[in-house]
Amino acid sequence: MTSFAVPPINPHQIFLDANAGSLTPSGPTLIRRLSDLAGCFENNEIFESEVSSTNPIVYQVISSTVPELPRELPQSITTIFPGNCGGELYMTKGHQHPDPQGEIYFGLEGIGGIIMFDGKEKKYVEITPGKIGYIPPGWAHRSVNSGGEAYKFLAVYPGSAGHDYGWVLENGMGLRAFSDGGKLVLKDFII
Ligand code: M6P
Ligand code: ZN
Repeated sequence: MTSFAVPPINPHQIFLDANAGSLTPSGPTLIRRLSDLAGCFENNEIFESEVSSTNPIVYQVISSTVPELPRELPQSITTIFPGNCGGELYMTKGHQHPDPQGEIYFGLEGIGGIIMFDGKEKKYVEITPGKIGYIPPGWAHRSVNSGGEAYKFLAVYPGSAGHDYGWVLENGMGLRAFSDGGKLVLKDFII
């Protein structure tokens, strides 16, 4: 099993394979199925029914070996598979950084976007290969796959940032992203 490296981390090189969505050497891999996204989709009835039938994999996150520790700069590649639940696009759980720090997402393959919410203002930033999305400190962020193929992006974030998922469940994300016959439709997030 892969794991994060233990400090001190030596200067090293990381091989990024955009097609495989992998980083080598790699640390932990996280697989999230639909059942791991409880409370995220608007239509809970369809969510429950799809969880009890196929419970598909919605996304995976492959990390490098750089640990999530203060002063380190971890990276990961997230692959969100194409699909929707009740018309709402497959998405990441979404989180706020308990330690307010910025983050960048760099598009590798496919088409997707970042929904960002600071508790008042909401933004949607489209990400395609070669584009960098900047997430400022204090903005919760959730990624969606708005295309018909796997959407992959590299994330680079401060090791002390952390992941607060409860904030999103409590405050929402400002926007929800749906597919209407392949076209992206953004709707207000009603709590
Ligand atoms: C990106 C980074 C990770 C995050 C992952 C999945 O790779 O932001 O820190 O874990 O996306 O997002 P989430 O944690 O919201 O499921
Ligand atoms: Zn983050």
